[in-house]
Amino acid sequence: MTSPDEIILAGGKKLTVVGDTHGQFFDVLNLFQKFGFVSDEHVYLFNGDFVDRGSWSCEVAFYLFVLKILYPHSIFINRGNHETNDMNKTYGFTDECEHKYSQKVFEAFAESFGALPYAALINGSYLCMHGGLFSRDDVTLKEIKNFNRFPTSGSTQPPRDGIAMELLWTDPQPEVGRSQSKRGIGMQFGPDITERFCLNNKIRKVLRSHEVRMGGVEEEHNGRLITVFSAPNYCDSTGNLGGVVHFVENPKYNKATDQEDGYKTADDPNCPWSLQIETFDAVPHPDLKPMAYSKSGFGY
Ligand SMILES: [Mn+2]
Repeated sequence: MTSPDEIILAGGKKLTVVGDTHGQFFDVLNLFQKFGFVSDEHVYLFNGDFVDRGSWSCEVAFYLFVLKILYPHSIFINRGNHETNDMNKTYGFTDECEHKYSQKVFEAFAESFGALPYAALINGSYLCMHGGLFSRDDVTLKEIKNFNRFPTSGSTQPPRDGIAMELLWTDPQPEVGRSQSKRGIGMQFGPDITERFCLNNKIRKVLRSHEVRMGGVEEEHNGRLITVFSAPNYCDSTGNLGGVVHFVENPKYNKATDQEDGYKTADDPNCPWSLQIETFDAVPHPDLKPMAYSKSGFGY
């Protein structure tokens, strides 16, 4: 198997893209309550970083995996930079697993994270990954698709460079060109990089997560890039809204005038899909701080 998952929506199905949830289980339950449960008609894509920081990361991970077993064609889960051993050790998930269950349970999660795709392609036109685009201009959808996420070495940990690392780690910037990342890994890419990537690959937009946005969702890079973040009041302290992006069928779509394989603008009125942004507030949760089980001393 290779990356990415390809999601094709047909027959009036709805798709909801959810960004970082970071162990905020009560907010995850709330978002399903608010936006609708996973079903044959309602598909969800969780765009990585569902563990670490929040103190209910086990519950979020178990819940998403149970849904994947129950509705394998209606929920998709991308890997984020936090579905990795290094991050889990520092930001709480390893210690939470050991406190609630055992080291063996953490190891099983770590192995399962190695099977998550690095990206998903929606209807051939929207590429979703946790981090962002690349340090090279010539990366193609084909190259992403052909990347084997199951290395022959047997390691479940992502490579430290190349397109897989960049899919997990990079961030957009408002300035054109590229610059060094404040994170010490990956890099930042400007609107010109995003525009070129979309045109070269004949896609409409890039959807990514990985960074808090106070409004939950932010359209950037002249509409070519959308950041989706779904952990409201992140770490009980940021005061941000959570956001999601729904894909629904455009009732006014006219197939006869759509240039399916040609130039694709970010917001073509003739696009077969309408994107709808919705936001949600944080809900109350039991009295437990973020990273409550962490032994790393890095907590809040
Ligand atoms: Mn992230």
